[in-house]
Amino acid sequence: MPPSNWMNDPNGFIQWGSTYHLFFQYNPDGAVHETVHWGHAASEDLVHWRRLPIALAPTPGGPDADGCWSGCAVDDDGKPTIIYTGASGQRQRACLATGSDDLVTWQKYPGNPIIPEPPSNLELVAYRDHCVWREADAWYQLMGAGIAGVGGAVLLYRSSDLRHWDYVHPLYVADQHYVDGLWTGSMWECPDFFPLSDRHVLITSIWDAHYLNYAAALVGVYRDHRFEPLFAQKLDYGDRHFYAPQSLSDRTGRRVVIGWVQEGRSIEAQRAAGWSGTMSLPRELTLDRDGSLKVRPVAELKSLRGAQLSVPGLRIPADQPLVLTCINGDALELEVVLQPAPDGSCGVAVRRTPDGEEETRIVFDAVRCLLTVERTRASLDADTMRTEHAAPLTLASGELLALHIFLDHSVLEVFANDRVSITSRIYPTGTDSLGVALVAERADALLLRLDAWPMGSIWPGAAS
Ligand code: DQQ
Repeated sequence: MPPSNWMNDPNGFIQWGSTYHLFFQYNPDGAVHETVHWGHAASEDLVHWRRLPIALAPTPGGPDADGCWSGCAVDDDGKPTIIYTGASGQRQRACLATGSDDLVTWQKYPGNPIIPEPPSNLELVAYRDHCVWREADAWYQLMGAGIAGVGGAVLLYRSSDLRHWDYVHPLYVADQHYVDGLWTGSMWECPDFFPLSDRHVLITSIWDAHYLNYAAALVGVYRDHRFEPLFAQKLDYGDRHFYAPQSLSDRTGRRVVIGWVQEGRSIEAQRAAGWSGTMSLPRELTLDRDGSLKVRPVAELKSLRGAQLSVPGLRIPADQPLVLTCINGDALELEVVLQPAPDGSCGVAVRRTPDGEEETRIVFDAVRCLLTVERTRASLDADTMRTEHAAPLTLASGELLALHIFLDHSVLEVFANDRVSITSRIYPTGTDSLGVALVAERADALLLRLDAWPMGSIWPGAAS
């Protein structure tokens, strides 16, 4: 997160030389989404970051007068180049900027906007955000869009120089109700499109009637500049708390994705706090054998681990939380391996008061095949979001439940069996909401192993 004020989407995520650069939607003047700029941070390891000056600011009277909205960064034969959405009044149009060798200072292209109008043959709900890549013959670009009365869409463009673009056709148009069982809304924001193993993945963020819902991932085949999805899923089951993700392929060939972790408290509370929004942990995406996505936190995060605490195997009695007195805190990493009873639920409670009045449970229900983050008692503050988040999770016969949990004050990121993630926000009120407990419901469960680490700061020189 920036030191203060508003942050939303990750932008221009790129590795330049050995350095990772992450730009982001940023309002330097308040904790609200207004007149957004491109903030900038850089890292050598995806974990420890340094803050850099604002990269892009709106130009009065220009096509981005009301905001430099989301976009991407590419390497144009050694020249760092950003393509972003310039917002002015109701118009949102593609703009370009080129950077210095260190990516710190940026010059806007005098010919902006580079795509002045949407395609004339389409009636669009909205149209913005960019994903650009190189193929043998040309540059290609996707813009997010929604076709009125039809559904979310990604529009394909082609260019030889990144400055002059020809509209090709929609790469894909969705049904506004469903794609393969997943509701995909009326407009798609922030497209991200990339090869993964022998498939292509299209990630979009599902917008509908001004509500930001979740990031969807379609896994499919890209051929002849058309995309055919074979599989659709949520990229993260925390819904609005993991939105507008952007990914890169780094020098090791890994696909790493970061999303915007939106607040779950009132606008007044965000203003009073003086800040809003964080980035998620960086996650590595791979393809599972069944064609779905696997997700796990990047291995570099282990460098934040403090002294390890371990709990040996034990039985967790049904309906009696087992408080782990040796582990507590609000910046923790937990690795927990459990054997659920076939007719019960089991998991972990975090940010728990000693009397259990406040707590957030991460619970797997073996009957419903659901992993849930239960926020009903996450906070005594009724103005915070306390709905449940649930992810489908079916364990194979004999498979154990492997939870990997990262807790960072109000940010909770849960990974299960490398298959699903749930990103959530919780706002406990108690100064003693720091406890950790093991829980089993309806039937005893077994703990096979639990390792815990206090987590250090990502800002060099800062206290944890
Ligand atoms: N946020 C940006 C837009 C994008 C939206 C504006 C998604 O470019 O569509 O801050 O959160």
